[in-house]
Amino acid sequence: MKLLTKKRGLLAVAIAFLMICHYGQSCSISSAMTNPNQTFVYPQPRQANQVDHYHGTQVADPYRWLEDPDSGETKAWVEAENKVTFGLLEQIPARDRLKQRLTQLWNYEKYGIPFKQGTRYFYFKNDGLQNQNVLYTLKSLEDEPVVLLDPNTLSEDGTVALSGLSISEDGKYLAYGLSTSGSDWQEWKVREVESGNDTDDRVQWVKFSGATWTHDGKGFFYSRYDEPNEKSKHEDVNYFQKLYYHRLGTSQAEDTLIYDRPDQKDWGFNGGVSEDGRWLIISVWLGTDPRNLVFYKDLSVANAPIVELINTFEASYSFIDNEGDRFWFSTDLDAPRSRVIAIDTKKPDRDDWQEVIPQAAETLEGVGILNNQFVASYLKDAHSQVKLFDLNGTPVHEIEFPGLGSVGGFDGKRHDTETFYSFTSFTTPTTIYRYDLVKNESRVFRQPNVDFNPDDYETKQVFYPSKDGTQIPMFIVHKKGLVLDGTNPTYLTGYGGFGISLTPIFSVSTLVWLETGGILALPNLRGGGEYGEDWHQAGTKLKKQNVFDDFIAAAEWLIANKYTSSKKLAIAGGSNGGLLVGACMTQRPDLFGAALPAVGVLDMLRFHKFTIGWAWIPEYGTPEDPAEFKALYAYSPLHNLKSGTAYPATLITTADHDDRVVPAHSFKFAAALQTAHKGGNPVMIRIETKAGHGAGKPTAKIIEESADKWAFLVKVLAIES
Ligand code: X98
Repeated sequence: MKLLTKKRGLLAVAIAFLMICHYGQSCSISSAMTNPNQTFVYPQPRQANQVDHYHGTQVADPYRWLEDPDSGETKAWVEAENKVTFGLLEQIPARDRLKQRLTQLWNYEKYGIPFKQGTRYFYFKNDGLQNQNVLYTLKSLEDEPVVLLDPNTLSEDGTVALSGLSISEDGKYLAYGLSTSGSDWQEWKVREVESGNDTDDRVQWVKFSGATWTHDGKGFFYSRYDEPNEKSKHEDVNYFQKLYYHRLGTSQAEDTLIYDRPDQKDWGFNGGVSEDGRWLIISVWLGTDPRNLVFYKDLSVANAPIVELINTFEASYSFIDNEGDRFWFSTDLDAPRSRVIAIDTKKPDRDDWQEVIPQAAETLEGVGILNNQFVASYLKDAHSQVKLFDLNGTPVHEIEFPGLGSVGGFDGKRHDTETFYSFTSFTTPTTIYRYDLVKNESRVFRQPNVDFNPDDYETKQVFYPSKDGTQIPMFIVHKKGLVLDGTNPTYLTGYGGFGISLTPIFSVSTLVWLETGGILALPNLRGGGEYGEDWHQAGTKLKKQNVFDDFIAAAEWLIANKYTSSKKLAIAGGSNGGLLVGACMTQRPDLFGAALPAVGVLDMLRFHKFTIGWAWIPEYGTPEDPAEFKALYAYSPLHNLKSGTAYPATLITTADHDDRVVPAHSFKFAAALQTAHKGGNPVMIRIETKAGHGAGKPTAKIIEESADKWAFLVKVLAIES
């Protein structure tokens, strides 16, 4: 069983008044000057009279029409905005040099973590600059690897990506999901591993799903939605997920419906087969709420019923493995940093549940069983620890790593005596180790060769007080010999949501920033998962402002400690981190020299009306609740731009096929920001084409986007390069 990691961006702004607000900015061309020689002329979007009513408050939404990505008016606006943005970017002399250096550094062999299924090993490898990683298979580690699936052959520009895979128990078949242009939609196919040929199987309208084979190799479970409207499939809400079984060699129309709930539009289903092949475990999700239900079905009995083992949403339960009827789960029930329990499904009363591994001071991230031992991955102050326990929960060993970093892998079966893991840190490119579970010994399996000297850099972790006194950890990385004189360009980035932890990882893009003399600052904000579910909850719903306070306090600490100054400080974040940047730049426009909100959630009154946005209500709350509306409206970036304010130089980024956070958020925010903004800083939007929220983005596009981001900062932070 895989060691799973849990869970796992005016006068005329939409300001609400008790009366309808007016958008005072005239419709003349707005311009901004970065220097006397350069004027930015932004497109002038039409302002419509759209007004919405929320609990007695009227809120204008003049750029509602930008929510329709297919209208001629939106397409013309997108084209005009990209013209202005690329007009600026193309004039920055450092842009070409940055792109060249990124390309040079990126060009090294990258290995994924090998895993075993049946009699074969599988792993991903990228030669260096390939747009998509290639899946290889081999029978023994000494054999010549064979390409099993090369997504680079599926499109000219690398925009078709492998977004999921599952190998049958005997290693004979590969089920694989493909996504096009970064969309969350997947089409699954099946490939015969020995021949490398595809079967005729096609499974469509899959989203937010993996696939799990039954151990007879005859088919797999997966989750899908009803066929969407072709024209609006990247905007329409996704409700009523259904769990199906696809039988090899049959058409999708013949697939068996395993579970659906027509009475619960927002329940999602994740099916998994236990390692012994006997149980189908169904996890029921209510959006991104970490709490879930657990149902199971005995696959060894024909037409066995689905049994509701855990039927209230009160904690998270993640199935680890089982011994007959005894199921092990990691859970945060009465343990916000999680623990391992055992439930005898024949005696399922809570009084009969047993604690196996108690909650620790560190946060339990994921657990698997290998060599008949629990392999448990923890976070201590946002870096990885891995501990081994016997099946009674007695600690037996702690694995040593070469520093403060992040660990992944430890995949395998109950009786395996070898496994593989990856280790990475800010200055350690992802290295693959083979681990001998009998000797408790790690050996380097694949070590990348990147053209830089890690000894030229230093990493530290500091703790600083947030507004309410809470101590927040922050990683700081820079070249050795840095002078703390307040002049260093600094890239402050964060996420702060959904229980997601930010841990040290190597990034070529970050390395290029460090080489340019920049500092990376990465605080672990509340809302993340670094210190467990309490830490997460402290940054949700009515407490979301804590996350922004933590980020603002990080900026103030960096300035007070002379790392940087406001005019040299950039804030950046993607997705929920794009919201973070949008909220902080509107709350403290004076504090930052630049802001980079990427694929951000920026309209907090309408996020739930598109695709999977409703699933974030457990995190953000809903504008339909009066108290939650008040909290959302108070920080929603789109609704907190103030006309006549000098905003930091801003580069908003989004992509045309982002169906996780629809580009409308960024479009409306850009239109409102350009209207509200006064001053010399450029405030621009870069709209990528044939790309989505980020997953599966081809290397060529990542490098171009990264070069543009650093070039923008070189210009607006006046970095000598
Ligand atoms: C999501 O929205 C996750 C989306 N998502 C999944 C999977 N299952 C889901 C079930 C319910 C709701 C959402 C689900 O990706 C999934 C399951 C199995 C295999 C693959 C996928 N996330 C948030 C997000 O993207 C935070 C991280 C995950 N956001 C964008 C939050 C705000 C901005």
